Amino acid sequence: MKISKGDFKAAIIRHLHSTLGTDENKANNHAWWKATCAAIQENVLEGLRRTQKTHYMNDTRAVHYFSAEFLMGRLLSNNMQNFGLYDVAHGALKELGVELADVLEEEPDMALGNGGLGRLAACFIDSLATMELPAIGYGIHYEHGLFRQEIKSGAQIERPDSWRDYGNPWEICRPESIQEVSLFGYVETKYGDNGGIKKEWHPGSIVKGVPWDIPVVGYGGKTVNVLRLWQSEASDYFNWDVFNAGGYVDAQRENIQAETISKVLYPNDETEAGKELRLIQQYFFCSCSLKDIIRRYKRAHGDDWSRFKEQVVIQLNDTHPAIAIPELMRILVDRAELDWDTAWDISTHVFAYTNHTLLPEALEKWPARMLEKILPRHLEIIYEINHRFMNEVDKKWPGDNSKKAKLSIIEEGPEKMVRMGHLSVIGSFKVNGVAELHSRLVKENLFPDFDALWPDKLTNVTNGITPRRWLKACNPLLSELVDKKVGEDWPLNLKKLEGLAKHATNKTFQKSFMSVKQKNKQLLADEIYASTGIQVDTNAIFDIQIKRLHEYKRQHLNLLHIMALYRRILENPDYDMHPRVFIFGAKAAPGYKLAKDIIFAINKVADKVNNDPRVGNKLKVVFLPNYRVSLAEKMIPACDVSEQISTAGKEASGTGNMKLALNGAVTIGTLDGANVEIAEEVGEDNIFIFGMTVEDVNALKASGYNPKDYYYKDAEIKAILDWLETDYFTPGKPGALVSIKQSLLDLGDPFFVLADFRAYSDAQIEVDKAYRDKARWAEMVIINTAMMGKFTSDRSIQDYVDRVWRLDSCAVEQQKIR
Ligand code: GL9
Repeated sequence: MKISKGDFKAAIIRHLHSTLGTDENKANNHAWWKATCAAIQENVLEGLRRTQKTHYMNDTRAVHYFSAEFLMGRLLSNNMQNFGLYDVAHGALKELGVELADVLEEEPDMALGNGGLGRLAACFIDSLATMELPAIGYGIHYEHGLFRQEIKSGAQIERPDSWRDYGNPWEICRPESIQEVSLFGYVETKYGDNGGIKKEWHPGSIVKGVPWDIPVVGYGGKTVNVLRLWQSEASDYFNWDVFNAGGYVDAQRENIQAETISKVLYPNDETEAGKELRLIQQYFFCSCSLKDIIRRYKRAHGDDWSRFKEQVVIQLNDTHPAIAIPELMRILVDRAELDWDTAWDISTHVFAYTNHTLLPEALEKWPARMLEKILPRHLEIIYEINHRFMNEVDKKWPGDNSKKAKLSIIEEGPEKMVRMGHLSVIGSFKVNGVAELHSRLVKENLFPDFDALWPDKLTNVTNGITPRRWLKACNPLLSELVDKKVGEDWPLNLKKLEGLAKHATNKTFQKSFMSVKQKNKQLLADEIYASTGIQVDTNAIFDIQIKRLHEYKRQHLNLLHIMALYRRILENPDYDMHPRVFIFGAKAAPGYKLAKDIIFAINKVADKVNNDPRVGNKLKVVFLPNYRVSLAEKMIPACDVSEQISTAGKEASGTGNMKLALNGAVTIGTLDGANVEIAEEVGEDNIFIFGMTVEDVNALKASGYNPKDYYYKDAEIKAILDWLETDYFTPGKPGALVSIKQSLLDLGDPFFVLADFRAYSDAQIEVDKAYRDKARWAEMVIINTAMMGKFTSDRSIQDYVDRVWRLDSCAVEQQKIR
């Protein structure tokens, strides 16, 4: 039973009056937004209550997704879609004289993540709820999410993100479920009468974790799971234990301002920060979450631990939550007083670990001394885990000390380090990479000896994206067209899109499809004009690269090619190319100098190109500031060409590649990450693959990469790099862009930009040709949308269920939607 427009209108007005204390005449868009959220939240909370009751009554096994990041974006549109209330709300607001689109723009993004890894977590909890799987997301309730990016004179400026300044209508505080977390202090060894040893941790500091629940509504509105985020607060009771230890207090007590723990998200993407506060953040949310899981388990099973591993599975989203492994061991051994072997058996049947990157700078390592200071008992437990593991290694490779050194959790050296990746592999029953190629490289290059030791542990689960947000909600025009061709249930069964393929050469369908693309391009053109003042021609090719700024993702390869086109046009005013708009969206980690220099260079080249009358409309360059989920939702439907040009072997999967192709963009990309699988799905005629493979890259590395070979051999490359040294793009400031040339030429460039330049440029010429053949292009675009079925996050989650979690769905009775 669905609510009528009239009833929904009444609900909005009721909330305007009695939740917000305003009325229809005074309300601005922000108030309308909050009232609409409140009206939807009535259904959300009813669904949440039913779901929790059902899961409790059925004593279901559940997955607990531990992640330092959840990049949720906006929730109103999604929640309305999932309850089937979008059109009702749209109509109700219309009758109240309010435009839904304007109301939706009032919602700040929940940007509690950096990029792909955090957005993947958000897509996964959407699928988990949609597939009616019992699941909880656990993370941190950051007060400030990822910084807001402003561009001033071409350079990135970081501003704080304050997503909760005017309240968040979705989250529910649960003070009844507060947890306490210990930090610092020392470990006391106690000797029992029977000769046994007991360890007691006397913490130096205790903080409170306050849970905030964000309901996660599945498509169809049946299961409503929760994302539980922990906020740190000062604990209100004085730490008598440490105080009574007398003089020890001054020596051992570390003062941590409790509130700072959840204050801000570390803005580093793929770099390990190595900062004390970061380790404390990780431990804080893991400890709170484990205690929360155990509290819930005990409510049903009391002190009987024998069923714990049947009820609980914990997925570690990268190594960020790896400290949960020794924390569970501590709770089981020190608190529950289980013997080590029983505790280890439980632990290693509960944890599974996902690796998201091979970049060495991203593999987390903590100085043993830092762990000893912050979590002294955990370091002891890690040593014990390692000691027993070393014995196992010795059994497999007797007397082989180099194997031991290679596999040890502890890395010896001037500063002893704890390798969190090794801890995660040893403490988990399954380890997965995030795309076929990546998982192969995890086995062959990152953890080959672990694979030899435990041949069934390492596996693959290719990433996916939720088609609810990334097609249905963000691209209503295409969704409507797809509905008509393949029926309306594709959001739940994305393979249905294959039904589009047989219409790929149909002229009428091509026309409809391309007219949707054209309309979406117009919407983005309006957005570009509003935010940058740049006018773009929607007949031009919209060529988009959106992702974090990183050398391995090679935005500078894209930039060099843009400069090459510019130069070709200047040298030959009749240079034959279809007009193209190159559009970028990217944030750089605040401390990543070269990444910021690349943003600056893109903007400087853009200034010059966009204002050069000799170029006209042939070439435009746009850098859209503050790339985020809600901006992605506007850019993706309007894309013609999707740039996925990382150095082969470096991008573990990518997920933007899937979103863009799903929305009818053609990929130009390397054989890296999930591009490989996208190419398999769409076929080689419907994607532009170029450049070195992983094997080529390794061979070039082995033979010695000399960028100067390319510089001196290829006159265009030389001209472009030299151009960067002049003041052409930065009048009066020669050398302002020179760091890019230096990195590519003098500093060895580990990402082989020049080596791939010519292949990239040639592939772009093929793209240009293909686009000009309207029928061919339309066919390619349709095939891309049609063949993206594999990349629904529902398939990823089903793979996790089959290969890792062994989880059953649990039907929650449908509620009356009001
Ligand atoms: C990443 C990989 O780099 C991506 O290729 C992958 O698609 C995602 C999701 O698996 O994970 N790993 C990683 O550290 N980031 C990724 O995007 N970066 C962050 O977002 C922190």
